[in-house]
Amino acid sequence: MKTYLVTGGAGFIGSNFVKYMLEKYDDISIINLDKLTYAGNLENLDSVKDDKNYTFVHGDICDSTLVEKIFADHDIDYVVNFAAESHVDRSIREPEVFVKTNILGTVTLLNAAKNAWADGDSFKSGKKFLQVATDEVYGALGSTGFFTETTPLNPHSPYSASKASADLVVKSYYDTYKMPINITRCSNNYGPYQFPEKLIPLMINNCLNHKKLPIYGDGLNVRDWLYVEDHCKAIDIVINKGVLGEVYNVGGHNERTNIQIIETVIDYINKNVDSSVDRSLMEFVEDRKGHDRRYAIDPAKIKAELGWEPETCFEDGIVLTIEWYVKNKKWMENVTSGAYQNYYNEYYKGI
Ligand code: NAD
Ligand code: TDX
Repeated sequence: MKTYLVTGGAGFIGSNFVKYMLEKYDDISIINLDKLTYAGNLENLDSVKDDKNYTFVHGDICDSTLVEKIFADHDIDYVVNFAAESHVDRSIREPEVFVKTNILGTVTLLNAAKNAWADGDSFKSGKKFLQVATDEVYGALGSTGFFTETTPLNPHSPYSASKASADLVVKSYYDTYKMPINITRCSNNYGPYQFPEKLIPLMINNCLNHKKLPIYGDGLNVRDWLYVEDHCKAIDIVINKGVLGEVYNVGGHNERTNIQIIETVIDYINKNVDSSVDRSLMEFVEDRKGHDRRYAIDPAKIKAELGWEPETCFEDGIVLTIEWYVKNKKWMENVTSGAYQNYYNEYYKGI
């Protein structure tokens, strides 16, 4: 029985990961430590809340007393650190919390794991700290080329700078202490349960509510999109097969301009959901400050060394995603009205 400490498991990717893992394995237990910021939503975990192999802990990864207690109470085998402030636009307005959670929170987790896993000058075997990182740490590309694991880090936003700093600290624990770590750097994710501040759920929600669709700048910035379940599968493989100390890029060679994404969403909704929605909703607005032009991941290493490949192509993934939001209007209403933030009190009474 392996025990996972998943942080940020009530967010978009973390909640998909917790459910994917509990579905796939009977012989694991997961402790989900989440602060339930605006981005954390326990409704995402409704289907597993009574699973005997799942425990929720409400708290902050920066709280060293709490984190140490979790390690004292449980024999944690793997840490999967999703917890982060994750939205670039918010980081431009309020950088401080990004530095605190994304850097100091990661250091707090590393220290607790290092102490709990120490075995003389070495570490107990079978332990691993997996840092969930992002392609944004590499900065931006022009119209050609790809990010490889050896591309120098050159982040531009406070968000990506805080994530790059965290990556370097995680790497330093390997270089200095030989702590067992891996880092995964994934491209843009999309899929169910993504908070509607990010491009794809925002556009779906605005279309369904006949609101304007804000396109930053000229709309020709390129992102490399991956269906969230494929990211979860990659993390599972890196935990089980990743070579200690290594970084793995995760992506599926699926580049789209923002305009292409928005038009795809509009056209699907127009044809299948609401014929009154059309491209006239598109509206060009002021550009994001320091807006990275293009991200594109080279996933050759994880494919060649660990055998991971994406399984859901964009054409299928975007339909699954739009259909999920159409079927789960209540989820979106709770999120956009703030009602989801009462969920913890209602469903976790007395725990
Ligand atoms: P998210 O914003 O949806 O979720 C973040 C979660 O972390 C929330 O549940 C939130 O409550 C929790 N959290 C925030 N601060 C915390 C703290 N101090 N202590 C404990 N919990 C805290 O983010 P996401 O999109 O699911 O991203 C998850 C991770 O994956 C992040 O580390 C992000 O940098 C990385 N990532 C995201 C993408 C993407 O496209 N979304 C791509 C690559 C990497
Ligand atoms: O309203 C919008 N209009 C718009 O044109 C929004 C919200 C975004 N955009 C553009 C900006 C980007 O070029 O769409 C693109 C995608 O924007 P986001 O969804 O904010 O994602 P991005 O900035 O690329 O960062 C995401 O991918 C990497 C995640 O938020 C990060 O957590 C992850 O690390």
